[in-house]
Amino acid sequence: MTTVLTTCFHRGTLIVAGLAALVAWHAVAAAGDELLVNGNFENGATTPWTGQLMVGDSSSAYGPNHTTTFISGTYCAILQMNRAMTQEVTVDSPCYATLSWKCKRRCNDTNNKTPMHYTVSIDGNVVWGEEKLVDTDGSIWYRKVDNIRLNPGTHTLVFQGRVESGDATVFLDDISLRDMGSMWTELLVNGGFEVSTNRANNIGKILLGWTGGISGNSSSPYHPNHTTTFISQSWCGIVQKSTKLTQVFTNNTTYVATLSWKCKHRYDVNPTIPMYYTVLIDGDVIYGEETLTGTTVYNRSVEGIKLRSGEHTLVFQGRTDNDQDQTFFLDDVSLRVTNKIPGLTFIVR
Ligand SMILES: [Ca+2]
Ligand SMILES: [Ca+2]
Repeated sequence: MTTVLTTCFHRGTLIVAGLAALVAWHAVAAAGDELLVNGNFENGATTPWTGQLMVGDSSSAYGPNHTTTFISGTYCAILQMNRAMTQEVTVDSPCYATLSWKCKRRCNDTNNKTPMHYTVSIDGNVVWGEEKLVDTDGSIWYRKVDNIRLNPGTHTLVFQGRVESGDATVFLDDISLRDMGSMWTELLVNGGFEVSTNRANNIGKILLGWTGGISGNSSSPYHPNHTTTFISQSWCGIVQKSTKLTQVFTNNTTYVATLSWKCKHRYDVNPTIPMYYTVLIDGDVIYGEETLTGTTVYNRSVEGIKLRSGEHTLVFQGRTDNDQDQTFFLDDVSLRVTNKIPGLTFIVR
């Protein structure tokens, strides 16, 4: 089932989202991977495309190279009148994809006054078109659609031809659908504090990503695992009193991101003294001051954080009443890209 939530923000962008599938994602395809097979038609056959397409070379009766050099390699696709060509692709993790192709109207015969229309869709949702080709000079058109968001699963790409009347044909070549990267791109480094040096008493200096604070393992005198299992892997971040942990990161486009972390009060020393912390990005509070007490491990997240392109500063700021001695532990800090904006079409399937 496909539901269009919002439309028409920006031509050329489609977002296909599968909310249920987001729960269990894992990265497989690498950025830049080509998702289509035989997009240049150089196997001389239509496979694995399906539909009523044909494949021809420059000496075919259709003459794709008749007026202008068009074909890359030897073959291109030939799509006549109201016919369609289809290919299914499968992605294993959510990604953004870029679709590109080149096309040219057939204008070497007596039908060269007949316009040719075509539309490109994914899962029934139009990503390009309907484009009307009327050229009589053999113009070659290079087309590209960015930011197609594909969720895990199988997606159906369709090039659909249409004529108003009579006979017309479009040639297509070099069709490419590339995985441009996971929508779950992690913007932070060392969010688990595992990159540390082991100094005396199992207290670490954080080597990567963060400034301020220290890190500790379960054998450290801070005892982050003393009352409740807390640490993921070996190390966690430690914030004492009014110190802070800071990470500067840079993103090269505007994102919507989700920040998540877990934290815990140091209960084994001064258990009645609360520990407070606040989370800020670029000085703006994105998570208001929270009080940590007891042995609870808090799993926290903030969704919908809009990050413009550029450098940003994430801060976990500690505080205690009257600068009393208290500490909190921090681990598994993650800032993940969940969306690019603006998007043309959000589609949930
Ligand atoms: Ca080709
Ligand atoms: Ca850790």
